[in-house]
Amino acid sequence: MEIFEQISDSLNRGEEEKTAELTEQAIAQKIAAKTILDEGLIAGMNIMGEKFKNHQVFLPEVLLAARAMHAGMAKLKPLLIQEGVPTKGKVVLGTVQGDLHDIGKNLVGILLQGAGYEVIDIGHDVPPERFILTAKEEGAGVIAMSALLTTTMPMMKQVIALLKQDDASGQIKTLVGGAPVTREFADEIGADAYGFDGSKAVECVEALTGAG
Ligand code: B1M
Repeated sequence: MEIFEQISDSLNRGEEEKTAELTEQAIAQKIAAKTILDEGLIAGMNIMGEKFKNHQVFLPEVLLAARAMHAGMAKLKPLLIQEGVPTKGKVVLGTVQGDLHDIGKNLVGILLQGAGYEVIDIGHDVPPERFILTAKEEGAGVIAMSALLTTTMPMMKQVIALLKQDDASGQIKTLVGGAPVTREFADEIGADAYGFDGSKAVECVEALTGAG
């Protein structure tokens, strides 16, 4: 069995240590970190998502898989973040209120750091006011929001509406993303940018901060 399949299987069994170990083995084989992430960890999590949707597994299994995913990502993080002092600007990043999904958000954070941004990660289940307060306190140029549930997507609209009241000059830009979020939705709520995945999120932030 090839290494990606082993990583995916181990993640699906919720084996935290084994997933980390297999990720290290793949790194030792000189496979690119992005390939290990896409073809091992994310591929495995997608399989878990399908099983969850079809009621073949339940929340405890998904939680264990998420833990294994974190363990694998921790091994890849130093490789995804290139060396160097962040200089390109600050980004406030969080998952919107009511939403506990943070794996995609964390990945976006790692890639933004790798691209030279200072990321202020305010976690998950973040109330709208907190995005804005933190961005103002930190002097951040971008608020980046993640949502994984159709029921929490409207929180993004609230953040943008609040920001429009609070930051009339439009200095702070907004980026939205997450599996159920579409470009149409982003346009509809007045977001400045939409990132389909982590790499696109980085491209968007670069364009928004004039660093692209
Ligand atoms: Co949840 N969950 N979950 N879950 N979960 C989904 C999202 C779901 C699609 C599963 C399904 O039914 N197939 C479904 C949502 C349905 C919907 O609304 N459309 C769902 C549900 C229903 C729920 C609960 C309601 C279940 C329940 O309680 N009955 C519950 C809600 C809890 C809450 O948030 N209030 C719940 C709970 C959980 C766990 C806690 C068990 C766990 C999360 C653990 C954690 O994150 N720490 C979990 C997980 C793991 C999933 C699945 C299986 C995997 C999500 C994931 O991490 N993917 C997911 C099914 C799926 O997506 N296949 C599912 C890997 C990650 C790398 O991808 O997050 O999409 P993703 O990020 C991508 C892009 O979306 C993008 O870049 C990333 C890299 O490509 N991206 C951005 C993400 N954020 C971005 C921000 C950007 C730009 C791009 O700019 C700022």
